[in-house]
Amino acid sequence: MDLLHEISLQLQAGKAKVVKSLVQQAIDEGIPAQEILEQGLLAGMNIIGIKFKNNEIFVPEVLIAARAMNMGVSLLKPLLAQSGSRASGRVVIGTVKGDLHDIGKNLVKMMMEGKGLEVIDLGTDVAPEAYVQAALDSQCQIVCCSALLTTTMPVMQDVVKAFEAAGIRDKVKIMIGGAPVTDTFCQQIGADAYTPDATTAAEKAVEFCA
Ligand code: B1M
Repeated sequence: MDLLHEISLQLQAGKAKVVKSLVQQAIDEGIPAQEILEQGLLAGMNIIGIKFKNNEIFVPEVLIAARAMNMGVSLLKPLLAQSGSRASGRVVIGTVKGDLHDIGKNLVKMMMEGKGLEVIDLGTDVAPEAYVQAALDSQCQIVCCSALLTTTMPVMQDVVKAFEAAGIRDKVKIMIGGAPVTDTFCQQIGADAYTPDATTAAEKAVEFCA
């Protein structure tokens, strides 16, 4: 069986140690890190999402799969984002208030760090005022918001408004992302950039900091 498919299957089964050793095997065989991430780990996570939606699996199984995903990603971390342009700059990142999903946010953080940016991670469930305070404290150039729930997407607009209210909207670029987020939504709420994945988010951040 194809190694990347096996990684996807073992991730779905929540076998974190097996996933880790298969990812190592794939690296040793010279498969590019981006391919291992997309066709192995993320492919498995997508199927978990479909099964979760269809009530075939529940929160505990999703959490176990997420742990397996993180184990695999930890091996890819030094290999991802080594190519392409680099920049220096400071980014504040977080998942918006009411939302606890952090796998995608962590990937964005990892890719940005790989490009030389300093990333201040506020974690999950971050209130709009907390982004503003962190931006003031860190003097960052970019603020990144992640949201995975349709119910938490509107908080991104609150973040934009909070920066306006604090009088520092023109001092930072606000980038947004997450599975339900779109470019149209980005324009509607007055954020500066929507990117569909971690790689393009990191590239856009480098562009903003250049
Ligand atoms: Co949740 N969940 N979940 N979940 N979960 C989704 C999002 C869902 C689509 C599943 C489904 O029904 N198919 C659904 C949302 C439906 C909707 O809103 N329309 C859902 C739901 C309903 C829920 C709960 C409400 C379930 C419940 O309790 N009844 C609950 C909510 C909890 C809360 O947040 N308050 C919940 C809980 C959980 C777990 C805790 C079990 C777990 C999270 C674990 C964790 O993150 N530590 C979980 C998971 C894992 C998922 C799915 C299965 C996978 C998400 C994921 O990590 N994907 C997800 C289904 C799915 O998305 N297919 C689902 C992999 C990750 C790499 O992708 O995050 O999209 P993603 O990130 C990408 C891009 O979007 C982009 O880059 C990343 C990499 O390329 N990106 C950015 C992300 N953030 C960015 C920020 C940027 C730029 C790009 O800034 C510039």
